[in-house]
Amino acid sequence: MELNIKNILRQFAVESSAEPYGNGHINDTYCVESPRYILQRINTGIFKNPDELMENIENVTAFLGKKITAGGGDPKRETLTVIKTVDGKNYYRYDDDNVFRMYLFVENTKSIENSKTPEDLYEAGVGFGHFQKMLADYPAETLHESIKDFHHTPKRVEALREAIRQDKAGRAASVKAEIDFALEQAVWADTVIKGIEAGQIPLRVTHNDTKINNILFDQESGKAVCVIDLDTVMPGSMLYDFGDALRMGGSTAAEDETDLDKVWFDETAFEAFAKGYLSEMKDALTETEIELLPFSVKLLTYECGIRFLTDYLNGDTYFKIHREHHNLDRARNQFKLVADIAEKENKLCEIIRKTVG
Ligand code: ADP
Ligand code: GN1
Ligand code: MG
Repeated sequence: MELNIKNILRQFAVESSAEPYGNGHINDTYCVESPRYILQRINTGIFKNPDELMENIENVTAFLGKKITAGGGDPKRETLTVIKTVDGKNYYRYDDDNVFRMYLFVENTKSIENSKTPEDLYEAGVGFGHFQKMLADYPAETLHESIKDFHHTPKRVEALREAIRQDKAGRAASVKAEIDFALEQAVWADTVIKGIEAGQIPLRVTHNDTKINNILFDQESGKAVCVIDLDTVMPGSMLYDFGDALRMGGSTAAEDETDLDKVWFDETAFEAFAKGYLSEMKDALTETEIELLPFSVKLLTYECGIRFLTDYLNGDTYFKIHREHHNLDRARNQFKLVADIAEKENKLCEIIRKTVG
């Protein structure tokens, strides 16, 4: 069979065409026309075991679907639905680099990329909090680790040091200021991992990639409808999900804005998201988790910044880029945010104290 979209769609019993869609950094996403579906080419450079990956997603969405139905909701709208191939499989493999899956398209929703209101942030908090709450009794031991040590920040620092040592793209000398900043901050990078290892921070089933465009909002009401991009659902700390959502949700600018005078951390967004999230999760959280909520935003923003810088030094092999130096722009942007979050950390702690009551 020739590799073209029409032939791939036929493997899912769909006669149609598809166009590139969305703004993800990892997979290639297409929108299939009438009736609409999402077709994705899974990034097998990153997700090396599609069987395990899709088993996680099928099991998690089936589990969520049952809870949503029991609560009177619509599982086809409130979680992802995997479309099987004509052979009854949950993905189609053409060859090692071309592995495709299909989902129902969640209609009448919008993705929020950059401009976001406090109401959007509140809803995102409710959505991600509710998602986590529904997964509280998911059998974590049955989940495969789709990316090993995904949020192990000290190992991310180690990967940065290795990238500096190897300097594959010959760029290290030109980004000395960014490298210095990244390594100076590394002193607090192990806070959450140490807490987990010491048993002070519980492992929960978490999403691990809670950026604001990984949740779909109802087009009319603006309410959070469906948490998507489930590739990284694995055992982790809720601090990863809280911090990562605000990394992007709490910024006054896009993740790749190059005018750093526009990049600030917005306390109003933080308060709105925290209120939404805590309305679902407050009773489930430990004191340590609550205390570390503001810190988690700095940590996850830092972690993402050093991942962008590492990828820049490695020659842009992980994140999709759309212009030269894109990963460096992203890293600088995240570091600006880290500095601003650090300035505001006390205020953020005050907001949490007030919200928790
Ligand atoms: P990536 O892993 O590359 O980020 P995502 O799974 O997040 O890919 O998909 C990219 C974009 O496609 C999302 O941000 C969203 O806008 C859109 N999308 C993904 N799945 C669906 C779906 N089932 N229904 C509607 N839109 C979707
Ligand atoms: C990637 O898949 P996407 O675009 O939603 C990345 C996240 C980063 C994010 C930065 C599997 O998210 O970890 O925080 O880019 N996902 C993976 O924008 O690495
Ligand atoms: Mg995504």
